[in-house]
Formats: sequence, C-alpha cells, structure tokens
Amino acid sequence: MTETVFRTCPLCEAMCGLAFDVDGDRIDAVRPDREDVFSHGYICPKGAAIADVHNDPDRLRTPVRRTASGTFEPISWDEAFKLVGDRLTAIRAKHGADAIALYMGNPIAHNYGVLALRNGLFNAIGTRNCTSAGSQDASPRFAASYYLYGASLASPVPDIERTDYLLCLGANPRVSNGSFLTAPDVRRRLQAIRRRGGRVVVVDPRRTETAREADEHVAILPGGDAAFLLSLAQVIVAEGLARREHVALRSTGWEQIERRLAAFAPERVAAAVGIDAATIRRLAREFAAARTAAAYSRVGVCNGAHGTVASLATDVLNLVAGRVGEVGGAMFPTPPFDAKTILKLTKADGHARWRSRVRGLPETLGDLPAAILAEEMETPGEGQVRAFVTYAGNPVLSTPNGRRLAAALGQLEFMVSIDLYINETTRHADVILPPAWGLCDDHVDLISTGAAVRNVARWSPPVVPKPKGGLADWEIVLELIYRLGGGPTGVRWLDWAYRLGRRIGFTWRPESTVDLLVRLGPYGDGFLPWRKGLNLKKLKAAPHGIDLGPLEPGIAHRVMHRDGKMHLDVRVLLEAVDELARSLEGHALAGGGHPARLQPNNGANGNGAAGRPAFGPGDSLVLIGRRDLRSNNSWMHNVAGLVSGRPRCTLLVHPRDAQRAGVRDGDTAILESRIHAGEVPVRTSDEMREGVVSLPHGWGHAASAPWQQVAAAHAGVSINDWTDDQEVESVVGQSILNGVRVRLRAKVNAPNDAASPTAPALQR
Ligand SMILES: Nc1nc2c(c(=O)[nH]1)N[C@H]1C(S)=C(S)[C@@H](COP(=O)(O)OP(=O)(O)OC[C@H]3O[C@@H](n4cnc5c(=O)[nH]c(N)nc54)[C@H](O)[C@@H]3O)O[C@H]1N2
Ligand SMILES: Nc1nc2c(c(=O)[nH]1)N[C@H]1C(S)=C(S)[C@@H](COP(=O)(O)OP(=O)(O)OC[C@H]3O[C@@H](n4cnc5c(=O)[nH]c(N)nc54)[C@H](O)[C@@H]3O)O[C@H]1N2
Ligand code: SF4
Ligand SMILES: [Mo]
Repeated sequence: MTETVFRTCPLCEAMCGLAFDVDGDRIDAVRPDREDVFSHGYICPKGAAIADVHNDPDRLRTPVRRTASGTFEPISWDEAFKLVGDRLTAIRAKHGADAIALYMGNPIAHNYGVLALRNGLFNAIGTRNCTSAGSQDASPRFAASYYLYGASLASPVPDIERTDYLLCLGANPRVSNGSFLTAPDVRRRLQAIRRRGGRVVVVDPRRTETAREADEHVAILPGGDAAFLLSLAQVIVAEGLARREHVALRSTGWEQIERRLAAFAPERVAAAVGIDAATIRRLAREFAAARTAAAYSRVGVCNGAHGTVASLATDVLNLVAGRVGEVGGAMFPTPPFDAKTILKLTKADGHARWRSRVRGLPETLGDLPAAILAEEMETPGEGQVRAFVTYAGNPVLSTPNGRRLAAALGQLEFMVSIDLYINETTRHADVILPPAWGLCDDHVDLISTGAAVRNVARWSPPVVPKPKGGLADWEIVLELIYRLGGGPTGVRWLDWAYRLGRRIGFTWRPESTVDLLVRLGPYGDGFLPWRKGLNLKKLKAAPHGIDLGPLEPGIAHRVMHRDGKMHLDVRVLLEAVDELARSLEGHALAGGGHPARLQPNNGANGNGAAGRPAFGPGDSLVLIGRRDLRSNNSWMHNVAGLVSGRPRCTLLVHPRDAQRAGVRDGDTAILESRIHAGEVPVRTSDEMREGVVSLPHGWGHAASAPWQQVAAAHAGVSINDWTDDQEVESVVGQSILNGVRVRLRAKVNAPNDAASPTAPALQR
C-alpha cells in the first residue's frame, strides 16, 4: 500500500520539503511538498533524484574489506567493527592518538545524529588531527564569527526577504541554492528583491547564473574581496555616511578598525581588486543610501586568499552602514535548536587552541585544515599519521593536491571509511562501513536551521524502514566510539554514565539531544507541562514544519559575548588586516596580478614539482571553481539522470585568453599549475573575467570505474589535482581553492606531451 512521507531534503542547505510516495521499502515517487511552510513546493533536480541514490545498485549495502588484489569483499558487521576497533586501538597504543587522523565530509552538516556524536568521536579517538569539509568552505567565517560574536556558528544571514539592496560576493545561490543562507527557491526570493524595486549586485570573477539575473555584475579579481569590502567601508566613513550610533549600539572596538581603513581608499585598492575607484565609490554610496541593505559573502570568498579578513570585512561594511541586526540587513536567526549551545557546553568551540605538527597551522572549531593531511601522513617523526578515518567525505577529490593525498593514503597502516560508495578516496580504505543511509532514519537539519531566512522548525520521520541488519550513521559512529573507549558526549562524567547505562541495555539516541535543545531553546516548553512551548512531540505532529516568523531585529539573542555586542578589537583579525594593507603596498610596486599571489611559489616543497618554472604575475591565468545545479560536490555523479547531457566538467576560458593560448572552444588543452599538468576540455565564454579560468570541483571519477559505472563514464577531471596544498589563507590555514596560478596551452599531439594524468614528470 502506498503512503506519503514528508521530509526535509538533506542534500544541501536549502531544506526543501520533499514528499515521498512509498510502498514498504520501495520509493515510487519523489515530489515537492507543496504544503511545506518554508519551501512551498520548490525542489531542485538533485532533490528529485534522491530516490535514485536509494535504488543505486552500486551503493554499498554491507561492510566490505579490501583484499590483497585491491578488490573488495563483503564482511559481517561484527567482523568489521572488531577489525576497525582492534587496528585503531593498536595503532593508538603504539604511536599515540595523533597517529589517527579524521576527515568529516560535507554530508555530516545535514546529519544531526553524527553531529551530536562529533565531540564524542573526537574525544574517543583523542587525536588532534581532525579535519573536515569546514576547512574547505567555512573556517574563515567560523574564526571571524568566533572572535566577533563569541561563537563560530553565529554567522549573520542577509535578510533577503525584506532587503532593498543585496551585495552578494563569491556566492552563486541560483546554482548552489544558498550557503549560510538557507532559503529554498532562492532564485524567486532574489527576483522578488528586484520586483519590489530593490537592487541586487553580484561580485564575482565570472558572470554567473546569479549575476545574469542581477541588476549589476562586478567582475572582481580572485582574492580581491577583503580589500574591496574594506574600501567600501572606507568610503562610507570618509564621506561622512557612517551610522555611528548603530556602530556604538552594536559593537565595541570600532576605533581599531576605523584607523586601519585609510589604507584601503579606492585608489589604493583598485588595481589589486580589479575594480576601478569610481565604481567602488558609487557602490559604497549606494550601499549606504539604500533604505535597507545587506552584504553577504560566501564560498568564493571564504576559500580564497584573505578569507578571514573578507568575512570580517563583510560584517564591518554591514556595521558601518547601520545594517547589523536590522530588518532587511545582516540578521541573526533564532533557531529552535541552537547547535552553538552544545558547542559551548562541550567546550568544542574555539580557534588556534592547537596547531598541526608539520606546518603549525591552527585548529578552527576543533578542526585542522584539510590541506595538512598528506604532509602529516608522509612526514616521519613522533605524531606521524598512520591511520585515517574518513566519514562521508571524498578528500582525494575535494582537498588540494588530491594526487599527493591519494599517494599518501596508499602508505597508511590502516584506513576505514564510513561511506555509501567505493570512490576515489574510500577505495584506499581497508574497511568501508556503509550506513543504511539517511532516508532510513529520522532527520533534523541542526545547522541550516540556524542560517535560515525565516525562523522554522522541522523534524522528519524515516522515509523507508531500515533494512534488516542495517545501521544508521549514528549507530556506526556510536559503536566505534564505544570500541575506542569513549562515550557519546565527549564529556567525561556523562560518558561514564552512558557506558554504565549501556551495560544494562540503555541506548543513547540522537533524538534525546534534539528534544533537549528544542525544549530548552527559545520556543521550548522548558520541560514544564503547563507551558505551551515546543517539544519534539509537537514537531513530530507538524509534518510540513512550523513557521516561527521572520528574523528578529537585534543581535544579542545569538551573540555569545556577555555584553551581547560584536567585538572588533581582536588582535589576530587586526593583524591580518594590517598584513593585507602591507600586501597592497607591495602590489602597487609590482603593478599587476592580484593580491592573492604576490610571492610566486618556487616549487621547493618536495612535491614532485621541482623544475617546473615559477608562476608569477603576467605569464599566467588564475583558476577558480564553480558548482553545477545537478552536482553535489564529489558525489551523486552515479545517478544517470544527473550526469546526462553535455559534459559539465569543462574549463571556462575568456575567448581572448583562449586565443593567446592557441586554444579553441571544444579543444582538449593542457592546464598547468605548480604541482600538476593535465588535460582539460575547454569551453570559451565571455562570462569569465579576462585572466581568470573556471573549473568545477568534485569530478575526476576515472579511478572509480569498477565500483561506480555511471560516474566513471562521465569521469571529468579533478580541479584539486591542480590546487596546491601549500597555499593556504594566513589566519586559519584554509585551502586556497579559488585563485590558483595556472597556465594554459594547446595540446601538441606528440606522444610525450605532459598531457596525460600519469605524465612521468608528475609522478612521485
Ligand atoms: N577546488 C575546490 N575544491 C572544493 C570546493 C571548491 O569550491 N573548489 N568546495 C569544497 C566544499 S565547499 C566542500 S563542502 C567539500 C566537499 O567535499 P567532501 O567533504 O569530500 O564531501 P562530498 O564531496 O560531498 O562527498 C560526500 C561523501 O559522502 C558520502 N555520503 C553521502 N551521504 C552520506 C551519508 O548520509 N552518510 C555517509 N556515511 N556518507 C555519505 C558520499 O558517498 C561521498 O563519498 O569540497 C570542497 N572542495
Ligand atoms: N548544485 C549544487 N549545490 C550545492 C553544492 C554543489 O556541489 N552543487 N555544494 C554545496 C556546498 S558544500 C556549498 S559550501 C555551497 C556553496 O555555495 P556558494 O557559496 O554559493 O558557492 P559557489 O556556488 O561555489 O559559488 C562561489 C562563487 O564564487 C566565485 N568566486 C571564485 N573566486 C572568487 C573570488 O575571489 N571573489 C569573489 N567575489 N567570487 C569568487 C565563483 O565564480 C562562484 O561563482 O553550495 C552547496 N550547494
Ligand atoms: S535545493 Fe537542496 S534541499 Fe532543495 S531539493 Fe535541491 S538539494 Fe534538496
Ligand atoms: Mo561546502
């Protein structure tokens, strides 16, 4: 018998409502949930294809072990847990906890059960070598928020529902469906800004899908955003447009910022950011004059040079123009479950409390930058990484210098992956533990709810029953935690109690964490039976979600500093601003290029690139990334309906750059960076700023041919073969994935052209 189950889509941050027609464990159809209080019937092609992942015959159903010949054989859960538990504890006993590294991938951001166990897992292993997708997209934002607001997860959200002016930098929400901006059908919401007479300005080196529908596109140079944003703030101050009362109301330490702004006058930054001074002045005046306005910056800015200063500068611009915590400005949601409270209680939040062994890069929110993984595995000495746990991640494709990491994985003593698929990363694992995956479990989006443009609450039931013998993600993690001697919370006395409880048959369940958060949260019943507030039971009774209204003005409800204000007098941030100011001076002398790369790297990092000429301004292009509506980072490419049509893994090149390189539209050309030279299919387009080329990430599936047939047939190339693990942002050590110096040249059809991915010069 068919029944309909309503559920929030877990695939990205937009939190769209899906309606599943289900018969037993069979999903007959996936439709938009028209009654969802937030998405009102919008879904994207990925959401519509979610059942194809469920039905994918290539998705793993049982644990597997790698054999001597590199193939995989099924094993039982008991065997698998024993093997993993024994090997990890043995390695830890012999070499110390730091010998085990961890990578937590993007999907855990939408998996509340695993998020609730994150601290428990970190503590159970005891390692400081935890890394995650966060250092690929958010660490600069986290660190800025940690210092400014006292909580890494307190990130302002542009109130696009009510704003008259949106300044959008380094984000392409029409394709990504929004990041730190949870707004299903964001395209309609952006169109509405213009329909009500407002203005949308998109700052991006590429004329993106979002830019095409905006009032104005400003083609900035990669890495230029921090200086550009500070320049806007400088104009507002210099022209007497600053809202000083607002600054005093919302912040402390403004003088420290103000006296640094002079270095960022439009004329001083214009060449470095690639935007003329007159345009900078005009945009500053517009931003200050609009009735309401919000500046918003995301991944393109965060994973480029100066990401932390750019995140700070976004908030500084909002502040000086009187936009922080104001309706139509940069606002803070009031989520019904606030993950940052758990972080605070478990002391998990922070920055630079420890550093990586080899390069000394700092931790952010408990994670070290993913760019350290290969060197920590390769470099001998105490604390060398010998075992690796990957959780819902594909770092070989998603972290810089993926080839170096793949080679390092081959040298490990032990690797275990918790994943749905055998892919470019998990194929190196000794054991893969596949969850019965999300649709078999209930769902709450803990993180995205805190970035939503309206306050909403939503709990979703499992869509299909868990197959016999299957385990949910959180059940796998919990079992590993217990085998490693820890407990679910990472708080010693609580874990001790849970371990005791387990002996008498008590099981920790993630639901209890959510119930606690909701009931003690801003809308909660506070565990008082006579109070009308929310609890999990009430959420369960509202299958289309509960709308809790528009975002509230003010910031104290989300800021964790005692005075409820934004703190600007922060040494690390101010020093980074000073460093940027100095690099601008250097830039003026160098006269060209962009601020991201004033010191070309000479390739002396023992990275297999020795002998390759240094890349300097003038002789090269700058590589940035992009996303595609039908892709989800490095996965979902095994769904035929999502990869059909024209190949999308192409290098977008401005026609004049292509001409200079002697390359035509449709050619396969050679792209070269400090660390890699390889073939790319070229598409010419004037949507690129001249001098900048764009390649999407998440492709390069050739190595997965035995295990993911569809993906391998649409393999593409991995941008992270070219990105450089030695190039990181200065405050948090985030990988610089946007703004990599590259050269492009025509492929000569000679047998030893350094074209093939296995060109001898590139092998280690
Ligand atoms: N050059 C460049 N590189 C980038 C980026 C860029 O812009 N440019 N973007 C970066 C960003 S923003 C991110 S977030 C990262 C993403 O990169 P990763 O963190 O590596 O995440 P994904 O590529 O999404 O891979 C997700 C993996 O989780 C598995 N999976 C999916 N759902 C589940 C589940 O429910 N349970 C389990 N156990 N496994 C699951 C999938 O099979 C897949 O292997 O990539 C980064 N890499
Ligand atoms: N369809 C789809 N949706 C996704 C994903 C996906 O893979 N596919 N991934 C999800 C994930 S993990 C994330 S984190 C979000 C990210 O979502 P967004 O933050 O919207 O990121 P992108 O779509 O990568 O857009 C980044 C933009 O930055 C531009 N850019 C590059 N360098 C610079 C620069 O230096 N300055 C400026 N101003 N712009 C620059 C790029 O051209 C690009 O248009 O998307 C999520 N949603
Ligand atoms: S936009 Fe995101 S949340 Fe909405 S259906 Fe698509 S993948 Fe799912
Ligand atoms: Mo991301």
